[in-house]
Formats: sequence, structure tokens, C-alpha cells
Amino acid sequence: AGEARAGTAGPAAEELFSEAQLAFCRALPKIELHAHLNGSIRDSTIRELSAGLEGGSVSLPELQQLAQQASRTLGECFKLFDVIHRITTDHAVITRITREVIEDMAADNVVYAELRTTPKARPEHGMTKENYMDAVFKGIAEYYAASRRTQDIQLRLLLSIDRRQSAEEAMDTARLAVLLKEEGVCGLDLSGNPSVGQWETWRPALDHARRHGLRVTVHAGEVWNPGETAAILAWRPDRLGHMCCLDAALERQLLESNVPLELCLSSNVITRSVPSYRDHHFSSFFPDHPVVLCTDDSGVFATSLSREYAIAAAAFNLSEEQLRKLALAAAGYTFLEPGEQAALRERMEEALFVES
Ligand code: 6MZ
Repeated sequence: AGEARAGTAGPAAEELFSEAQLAFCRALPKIELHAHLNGSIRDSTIRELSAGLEGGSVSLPELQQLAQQASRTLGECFKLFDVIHRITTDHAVITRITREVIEDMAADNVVYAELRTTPKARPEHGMTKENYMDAVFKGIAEYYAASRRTQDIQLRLLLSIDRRQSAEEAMDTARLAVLLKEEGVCGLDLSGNPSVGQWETWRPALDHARRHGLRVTVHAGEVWNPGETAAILAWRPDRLGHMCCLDAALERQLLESNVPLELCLSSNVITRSVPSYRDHHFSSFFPDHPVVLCTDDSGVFATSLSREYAIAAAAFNLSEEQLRKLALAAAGYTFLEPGEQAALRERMEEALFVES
């Protein structure tokens, strides 16, 4: 049932999991560690914003056509991000989408999230990286001001460097992240079109962040690029995103490194980085290597963290006990201090106890 969302091989996600599995995964307290702000915008908000731009920079048919594709290549995905970025140029919109993304995560029983976004300098829109971040902070404040939850979602931010950026632009973002440490920024992310740019360009910025006590997560192996993947592994990020395209030597290197992996099943299948859910490399790593399930872009890939857990439960035949362990273990892969990690784990255990 449901719309076909799988890639080229294997059943669609909705054909895999049952309603009961989804309900169980919704009730699980979960941790989201890999979610891009502009990829997590609600579909309804995208439609509303693009409809409001009559005669503007966005062609609505173009946007709808891109947004409705059940399977898209990574190249098409980045075209879609360019279109989304054309409708998120204003500070009020950044504030709104930030608030909505947090609302959606909290409603999905996400108890802790590290939300990532690329601070953007766009002088033509009066936007600087600093005031872009102010708009994000305002969205966070608006969420908490309106929330009536007693046990609310806990939030941290990661600043992303886009692979299209120069060494100087990357360094500006790293410096900004260091300045915003007290405001909830706990690390840097390297993301963007994996076919663009060279690892060595952004490395000094990541080194800078690390020297100043920030943690670093890097997208790697989203496409076949063994030289770059080996160099990234040798640098030893604090977490790694994707790692879909590995040969035996790289897989061994990754296992030895013990670096936690952020795995995004729908994203990887829809963009055809892996052929099907059942073929996803999750099963090569779980439970011996640290992994955390994440959404990547819940808006673009029409998913939620509960749905990603349900897909994993069905595709890899995970028991309820294994799902609980998977969700809880993520506390140890957050960029929180050890004391904060322990408090988070305790909060999750209490929630699990209440439910069962
Ligand atoms: C690599 C991705 C991505 O930062 O504008 N992004 N980078 N691989 C992916 N796999 C599908 N999905 C999203 O959010 C959108 C940006 O996140 C990165 C891209 O740089 C994209 O432009 P922000 O909030």
C-alpha cells in the first residue's frame, strides 16, 4: 500500500512495514542526528511559499515535478535544493521553517535532535551568515515559547559547510560556529553535492572547529569516491554520514575506526545510492558497529524518524528489544558532554518504562 517510494529494486517502504510496527516506532523516544533544515520543510509549507511567489524566481510546475518524483538521482536532489533555497531567502521564512521542523520532530517523539543548516550569505536579500543564524534561533525560541510539553525536545545545532564553498567561506562558517557555541551550536557538518569540490579545501575549517572544542560530522561515500572516503576516514570525524559506497578495504578501515554512522535509509534508496532497503548497509554494521537511524531530509523524502525505524524493523527483521536498544544507543553518539548524554539516556529509559 502507499505510494511507491523505493528505488529501482525491491519493495516500496510502505509495502515492508505494518501499521503496528509504525505505531511502535512512533511511541519510541528517538534521537535525530542527521536532519538538514531546508530539506526538512513540510510539503504544505513548500507549496504555500512557492504559490506566494507569483512570477517570481520559482516556476511552480518545476517545483512540483521535482517534489513528486518517487525516485530521483542525487543530481536531481540538488536541483530541488536550489529551488527550495530560492523560496527560503527571507528571515521570517527561515524562522518559520525552523519552528515547524522542531514541531514535527517533537510530535514524532524525537526527544533530542541535532539540526543542521548551512548559514547563507546572500547580500541581494540582506542576508548574512550571522543574521541567518539569528533567524534560526528565533524559530527555536518561538517553538519553546508556544510549546506546552512537560518533557520537551532538547535541541542542538550543527553548522553545515556546503561543498560548493571555498576554503575562506568554510572558515567563516567554522569561526561562526565557534562564536555560537554558547547558543547551542555543538559542531560542524560537511555536506552538499558529493560530486562537487575537494576534501582538502574544507579540511582547515574543520580542523579549526575541532581545535576550538567543536565536534565534526562529515558526509562521505555517498557516491563512489574511494580516495576521498579514505582521506576522510584517516582524518577521523566524530561521526560519518552515509558511507554507502565502500570497498572491502574501506569497510575494514571504518569498522576499525569505530566512528558512529548516521544512516538514512529512504534518502539512500530514493537517490539510488543503495539499490533497495533490504540491501542497505545498515545490516553490515548493526549491531556490532555504532549506527544511528536518521531522516536526512524528511520533507524532500516524505518521511519521519518513526517511519525510518519502521522501515529498518521490517527490512532487517528487528525485534522490539533491538529497536529500543538502537534508539537508546544513539544517546552515546550525540555531541553532548558525557554528563548530558547520561541524563538524556535516563530520560529515554524513563519514557520507555512508562510506555511498556
Ligand atoms: C549531501 C545534502 C543532502 O543546509 O540549506 N544536503 N548534502 N547529501 C544529501 N543527501 C540527500 N541532503 C541535504 O539544507 C539543505 C542542504 O543540505 C545539504 C545540501 O547542501 C542542501 O543544499 P540547508 O538547511
